Amino acid sequence: DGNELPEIENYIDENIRSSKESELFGIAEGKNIIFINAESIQSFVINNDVNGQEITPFLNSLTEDEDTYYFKNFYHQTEQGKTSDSEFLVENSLYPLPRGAVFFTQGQNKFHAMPEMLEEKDYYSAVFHANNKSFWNRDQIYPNFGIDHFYGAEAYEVNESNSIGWGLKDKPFFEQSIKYLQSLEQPFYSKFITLTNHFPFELDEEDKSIEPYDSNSNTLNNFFPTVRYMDEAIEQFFSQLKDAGLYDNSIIVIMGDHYGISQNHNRAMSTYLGKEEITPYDHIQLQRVPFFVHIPGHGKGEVKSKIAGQIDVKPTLLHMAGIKTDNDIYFGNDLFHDGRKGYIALRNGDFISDEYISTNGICYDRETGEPLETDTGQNSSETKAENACDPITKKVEQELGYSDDLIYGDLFRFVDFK
Ligand code: GP9
Ligand code: MN
Repeated sequence: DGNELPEIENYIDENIRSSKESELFGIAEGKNIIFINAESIQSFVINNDVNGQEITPFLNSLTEDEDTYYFKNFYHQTEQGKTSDSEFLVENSLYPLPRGAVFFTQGQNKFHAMPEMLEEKDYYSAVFHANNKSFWNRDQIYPNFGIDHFYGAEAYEVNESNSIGWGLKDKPFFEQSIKYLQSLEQPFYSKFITLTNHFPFELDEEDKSIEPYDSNSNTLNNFFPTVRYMDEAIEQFFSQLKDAGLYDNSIIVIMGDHYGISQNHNRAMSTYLGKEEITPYDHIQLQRVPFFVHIPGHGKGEVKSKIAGQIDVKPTLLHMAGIKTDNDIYFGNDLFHDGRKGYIALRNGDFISDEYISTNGICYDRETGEPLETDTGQNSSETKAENACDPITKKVEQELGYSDDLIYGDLFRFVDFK
């Protein structure tokens, strides 16, 4: 019956919502929003190289581009639902579930997602993904997000020569998508979900512009050439958008969906990064994924180092589109606004704050990576050990709990989002 709602709304009013408008409020109003969900890319490849070769020359160039904001401390917050969790975070600014995938178990819920909210400014919304529509239950949940059309596998010409691994390669995927994009009513919100840079990172010889790394992990080794392939596909997509006359009236957002290299490959990863070992602190830092906001003609782009996460995407993009979130229920912050809550919660209760990184109950200094002393108090047998992270840990638990309550209770049924 929604009894918990007042308490949750109160928490959001006090801790999340800001009444002030951000610097970029309305900058994208009337413009198309083109969102690229970049499969499995992690931030450690940005401005980095392998075998003496740049891994992502195009994305690297965007980090220095005057029309682009690059967030270098942006974290994925996904769990078992992987890509679908990242979609859930982006569209709703709610947390995915601690286990399982909300896309499957709560697909019939009522939501108040970004595509639906964009209708206030007459946005048409479409998702492009060259995979089976029912995979991850997307065909069931998308309408509940207010997504108007889903271009799935059947919208594409897929054959042996243009596919690998999970399906259509990213280059033909973008190429074949352009005609559909051109046919959409504007302004539109469109999301492109890439596929080639998916575990186990298979790639045809002809698509390999850089050589694999050489370590005991074939997964890590092969990751680099497929990341490069995706980088090239995105670069081509920018040109195709220009050729199609869509570029100038659009903003383009690029986001990594989740990690590609799991901790099973820590040994190879430590060799690659030139570290003795991957500490729990390093592991959290490896959960950073790239986030770019490209605004053609803007001229004020910069590298942003403030901490950020997938939970922040919805309020950021809605505000850019000139839509207020005064009545929304969400847990992120507008990344172009200074007032914000100051921490990014990971689904397992770990978090990153301006000062600390907390993982497995250990509190690290975010800058140095050094674990902070735990104050065991006078009587450690009775008092639970306390550390500097504890006050934020409590907030994180509260916030994750509220998000779970909303989802498990399907509480949006009881909200009038007027
Ligand atoms: C599946 C694609 C990849 O359609 O989005 O999903 P993932 O395995 O990364 O969740
Ligand atoms: Mn994925």
